[in-house]
Amino acid sequence: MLKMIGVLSLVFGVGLGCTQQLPRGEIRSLRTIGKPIPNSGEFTFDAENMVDGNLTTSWQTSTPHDSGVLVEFNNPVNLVKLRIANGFQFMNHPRFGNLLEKNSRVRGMALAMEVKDSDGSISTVTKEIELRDRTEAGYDDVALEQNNVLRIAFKPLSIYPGSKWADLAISEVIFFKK
Ligand SMILES: [Ca+2]
Repeated sequence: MLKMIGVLSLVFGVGLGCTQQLPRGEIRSLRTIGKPIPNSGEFTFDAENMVDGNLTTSWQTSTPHDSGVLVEFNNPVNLVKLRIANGFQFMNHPRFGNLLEKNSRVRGMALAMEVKDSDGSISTVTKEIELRDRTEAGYDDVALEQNNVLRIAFKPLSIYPGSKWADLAISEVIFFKK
């Protein structure tokens, strides 16, 4: 029965040009732009933490106005939207407590998408987004509707400051494609 549902959803998904989550395997690389934060005890802050499906790991930077993340795809992707878990959504750390509130969250962010045009040339499309602040864990959707994206860079423009640490965090970014 499950198999049949899977086949049907595949058929309808393709038929309707349905949006689907980009598999991790279609991301070639992620890296921090600017100065990375060294690991600290149990915590790591690599860009890979943004796509590991775990809200209690995050990418972080100590220099939000001079830093970011560059994501490169294996092939051009028709991006429909992003789903962002803003801040460090480790809500009840046994030692440090509410890390969402204590670390900074993204307010404004610039997106720069490298796009492969139909004639094979490469151009850059930029977009600025603003995220609401969060007091609870969860995701915010950002519409993109940009085809043939080879790479996308995230560069914070402004923050909601953390109550204890200035470090800016993003727990997860999920890419949706059509
Ligand atoms: Ca994560």
